[in-house]
Amino acid sequence: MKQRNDMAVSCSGVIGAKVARLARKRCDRRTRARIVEIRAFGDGEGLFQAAEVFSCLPLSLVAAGQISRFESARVVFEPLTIKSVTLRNRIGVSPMCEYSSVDGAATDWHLVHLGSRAVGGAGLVVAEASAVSPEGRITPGDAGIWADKHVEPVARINRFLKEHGAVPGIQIAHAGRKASAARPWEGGAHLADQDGGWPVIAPSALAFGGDLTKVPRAMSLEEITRVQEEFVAAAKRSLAAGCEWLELHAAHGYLMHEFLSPISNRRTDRYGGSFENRIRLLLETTRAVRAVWPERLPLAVRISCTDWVEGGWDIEESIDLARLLKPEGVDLVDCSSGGMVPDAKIPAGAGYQVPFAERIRREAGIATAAVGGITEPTHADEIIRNGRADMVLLAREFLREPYWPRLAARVLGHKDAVSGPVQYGRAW
Ligand code: 531
Repeated sequence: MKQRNDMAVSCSGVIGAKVARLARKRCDRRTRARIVEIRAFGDGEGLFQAAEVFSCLPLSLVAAGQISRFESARVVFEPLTIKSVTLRNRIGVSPMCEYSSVDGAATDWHLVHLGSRAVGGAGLVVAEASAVSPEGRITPGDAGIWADKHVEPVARINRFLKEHGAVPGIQIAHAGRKASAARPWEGGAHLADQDGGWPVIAPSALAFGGDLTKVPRAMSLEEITRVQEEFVAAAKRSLAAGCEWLELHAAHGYLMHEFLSPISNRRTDRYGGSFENRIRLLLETTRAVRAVWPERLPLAVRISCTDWVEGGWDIEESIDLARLLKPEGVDLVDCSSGGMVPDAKIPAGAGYQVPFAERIRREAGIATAAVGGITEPTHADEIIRNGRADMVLLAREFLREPYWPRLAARVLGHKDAVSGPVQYGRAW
């Protein structure tokens, strides 16, 4: 029972076999995970062991008081130290666009949105894709870090995050040919210039497709240099704002990813064609950013590990890229996928991107974050415990449950792992 790969359920006050049956049913229905074995052990306390269970036992069972805790399933609450930064656990808030900034500046919305997740116990809270230039915004409501006026609103939030034990991070980004769009709740289509949009840039003059019909201007070499300088300036401002974790956004079909993928990059100069040429912009930008981002602070890169389309960027190239990012001073690869074409067939489901994090971690020898479809504490814990990633980043689940780490700590039998704010002492 104490082996790390075991999963044990403590069913206090409930007949164990009944709970086991319920768990099996829930597992099959919700995640199609297979419980290979559930067997009673111990001295009749109602402990059951389930081997090879990946994500199961939904929070509803816990809430219903049917399962009180898990034994030996608390690895997700072990601290993670990268460089001189220690996360109190391996649970991070994935950067999530809120489209609620004013001319790029963070607002009270961001303070509450990010702050409540720090209060909820996240180890890392990453502020949403923050544009390195006004043209690099996905929508007019995007966060930005292209001007000095953006620093203090981010710094205010960061002070709060730190007060509540979270490490404040930021993702810096340029949306490339997917910039100049309406907010999702306003339809998400490209905005004409007369409707508040702007001309977009990309490696090649190829439109994304779907509702994003604008044909981008193929970037000149001067524009490539300028964008690199903008990333560097953004990194400096992030530092000035007190960010302790920096992520370069090179995923989801935005500018950096557009250079990586042969689908969007048809250049014939040194920034297009071969693998070495397509990764050049990201490598050069990483190097330039690392030169101004202190050695003591972690630098992460988010990539789309596959375009999910024949002839696109794939996991093999991602592994090769990760091997090259490591000596450039990248500490962690945040393993996402997709966003390159509007009609990719993506087998989305629980943890569908975890195998990418696992392969990159193992084959490139670099720390990874797993993201995508992680909702259950046992699943998050299994990912870490089995060495498939160094940390998990949750997005939508954090929108549903800002205090997810607190809930997970209870499920995983480690309720002291998340101490609430003193103001909530009588309830936590
Ligand atoms: C969702 C998304 C995930 C994977 C591929 C494409 C899109 N996101 C990504 C966000 C913006 C909003 C939607 C960013 O990466 C900035």
